[in-house]
Amino acid sequence: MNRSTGRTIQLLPLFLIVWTVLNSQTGRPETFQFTAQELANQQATWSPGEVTIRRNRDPQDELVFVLVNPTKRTHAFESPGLLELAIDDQDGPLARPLRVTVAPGESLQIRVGVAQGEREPDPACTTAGECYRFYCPLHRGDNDPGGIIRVIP
Ligand SMILES: [Cu+2]
Repeated sequence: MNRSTGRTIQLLPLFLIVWTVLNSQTGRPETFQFTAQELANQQATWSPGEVTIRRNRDPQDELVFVLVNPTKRTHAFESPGLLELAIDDQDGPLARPLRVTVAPGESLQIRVGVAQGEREPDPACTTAGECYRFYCPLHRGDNDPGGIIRVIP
């Protein structure tokens, strides 16, 4: 092994670390996981109940939600104001209100966007940015305000 090869091998771990850090900050979708949870009285919720999404990176960066349903019932994830970004075979890219059904034992990955336009301010949203509620519309309790997603610019 000559001298410069030895030096390259010594520096390899450093290159790997730099590459990993750069790669995690650009181009990779930002992913958030929500897991369905059964509650008392046949109600259900998605956990965690509160998530903060910082959009200070490139706004073109993808936002991905992973919805996991480990329970024995079908649940749905609904979040007014957020959009599911999908590709339709016939119509191409489309954005529809975020309401996704997840079968028992199923795990879905969806691309998420934020709807444009005026929104009613949420009284629980005291921080800068926008708040979006989420819940299971099939098993939501009458007094359940739902979880909250804070999107901070
Ligand atoms: Cu449910």
